[in-house]
Amino acid sequence: DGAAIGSLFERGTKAIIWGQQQKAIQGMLDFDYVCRRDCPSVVASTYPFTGDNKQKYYFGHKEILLPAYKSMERAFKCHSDASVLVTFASLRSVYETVTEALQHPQIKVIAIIAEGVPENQTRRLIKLAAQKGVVIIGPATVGGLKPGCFKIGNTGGMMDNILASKLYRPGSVAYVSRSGGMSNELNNIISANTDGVFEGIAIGGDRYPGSTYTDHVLRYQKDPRVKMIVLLGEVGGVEEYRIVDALKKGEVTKPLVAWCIGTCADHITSEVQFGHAGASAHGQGETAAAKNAALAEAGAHVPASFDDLGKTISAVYGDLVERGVIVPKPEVPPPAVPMDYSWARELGLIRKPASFMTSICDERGDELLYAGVPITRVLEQDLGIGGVLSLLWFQKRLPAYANKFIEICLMLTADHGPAVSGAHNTIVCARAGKDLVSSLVSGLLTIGDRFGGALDDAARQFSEAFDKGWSPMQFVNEKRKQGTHIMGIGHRVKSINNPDKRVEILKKFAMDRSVFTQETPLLDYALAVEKITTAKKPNLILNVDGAIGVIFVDILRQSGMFTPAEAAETVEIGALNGLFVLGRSLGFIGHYLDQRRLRQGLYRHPWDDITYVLPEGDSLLERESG
Ligand code: Q5B
Repeated sequence: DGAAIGSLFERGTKAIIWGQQQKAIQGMLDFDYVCRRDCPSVVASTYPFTGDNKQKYYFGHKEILLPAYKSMERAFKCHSDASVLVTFASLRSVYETVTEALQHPQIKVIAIIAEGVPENQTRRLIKLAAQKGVVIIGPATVGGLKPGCFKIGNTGGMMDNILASKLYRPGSVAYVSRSGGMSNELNNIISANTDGVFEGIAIGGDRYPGSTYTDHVLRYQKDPRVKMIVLLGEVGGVEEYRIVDALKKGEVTKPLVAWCIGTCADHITSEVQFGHAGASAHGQGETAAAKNAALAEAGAHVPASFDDLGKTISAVYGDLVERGVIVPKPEVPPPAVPMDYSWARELGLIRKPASFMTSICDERGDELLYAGVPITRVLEQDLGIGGVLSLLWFQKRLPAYANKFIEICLMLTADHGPAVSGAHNTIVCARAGKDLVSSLVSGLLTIGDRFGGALDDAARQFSEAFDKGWSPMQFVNEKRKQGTHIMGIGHRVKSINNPDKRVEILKKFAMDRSVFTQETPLLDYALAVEKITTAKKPNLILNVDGAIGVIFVDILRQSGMFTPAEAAETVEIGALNGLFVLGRSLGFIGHYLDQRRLRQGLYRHPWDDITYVLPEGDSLLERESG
């Protein structure tokens, strides 16, 4: 397509990106695809802080791998066809990276995105780049784009913007502006009033841009594909006067529409500094109004205000079409670029049934939420472990006495010595050299009906009997008939003669109406059952599992915080055993650490503590031989 002298980007232009800017790279590749480029414009990236690797991107529907190099030198060496470097280096490292890049003659254009680069460094880079014949775009810019050919980084915004401004195919209007944000506005205005953008460069807002309005306007003047030029200047600096000179000298003969923004500064009495470092008038000549007047006088088409910019562009374009200088081409729709899933979701264009549902915790926002309550509030309101457990297990803010009850349960079940089944297993496992998690889990796996895991079934059995209206005696008899143990009744070592202090504490707490401000009918029922069972055998007491189980059912049913269905469901899904599991984990971990601290070796059970009851070998042999 006849690259013009001074053209920075063509359809085959290839770039290397400095920095880990995967979103920007994907944006460039999507632009390439929608422009129907044959090959991606980005060939590699380089970043000194990671090792060489390959990164996955999309080129249209296809997945491609782009190499990322630790060394810039290696990146250039492996991709000698790359002529553009887009550097996302920070203001601290950009000088170094650009100086290094300038040592490589293959690089013709360097786009510097960083803001706040020290002016003395920028000026040195400009000098060095001029010696090497390299065009610098920036600093402090998004860069620029050339429809159909190339896009620097994030220029042009998202794909819907690019499509709306028809940036996927070249038009006849080239522009230069300072601001990246305003260049988006220009893309929009130009596409609405002409056959579209041919090229657009945002030179950046610093006082010393790497390349100037004039550099680009003169390039556009030389390129036969550019039929008209738009200049969007701004208050501050004298760069626009060089365009005035070029117009006066006849170096720019193509129609030039120009506007300097910041005319409002004249209506403000104090000195105004706009967003860009260079956007402040030092003297009358640097005001936007003065520059607009000079441009108009030199022959530029200057609208009455920024609002009229589109109208002026449209009028100049219309004239060029009328004179046959521009022959609008038929529109060819661009290929569809698959939209990123996350973006499509954000726009509400797609929905996907989630394969996962959760209702207890949300970590996506600024602050972690437990059942909708921000963790700062959990702490401010001193909800404690009981409150956190209520939120995460039951999605409820339970009354303080219920939270306290939960905490008491956890404290009382935390440990019951090394002899109980679970602690024993944890100890044996720790002594076999296993890690904390394995040892903890080996202890937890012993929790069941007979040891620590009777809470849910105790809750179920007692409530069922109570709901059926069975007397305590009927219940005990019924269980005996069935030949099953009553869950929550009985203990290996505790009895009415050797009461379980833990159960005493639980009962006392639940019966203290000044704290535990609700009724406990199921606990009362269980205590009546205990009277009957202990009359038979002193160890058939209401044990710790049983006490927690029935008191918790009382909370579920009497606190007013649960519907009857929720109360039943909580027991049904096995929430109550969780209290013992959680509490006893404290102890199991303690036992594991204790064994490690005590440097206990492998455990082997002593022979004298095992009764070997093997069948007589001879008798088996005799039976076999018949
Ligand atoms: N009998 C707990 O049994 C244990 C009966 C019963 C009717 C009963 C047993 C039981 C129900 C489950 C339960 C939680 C296995 C216990 C805990 C945490 C712990 C542990 C710790 C900690 C104890 C002897 C005679 C037999 C039985 C009768 C026993 N229980 N009758 N209902 N519930 N309970 N588990 O001592 O006539 O001689 O045939 O299964 O609530 O695990 O500290 O150790 O914090 O770590 O082995 O507190 O009670 O008695 O089974 O040999 O029975 O009493 O029918 O009668 P034992 P067994 P008979 S708390």
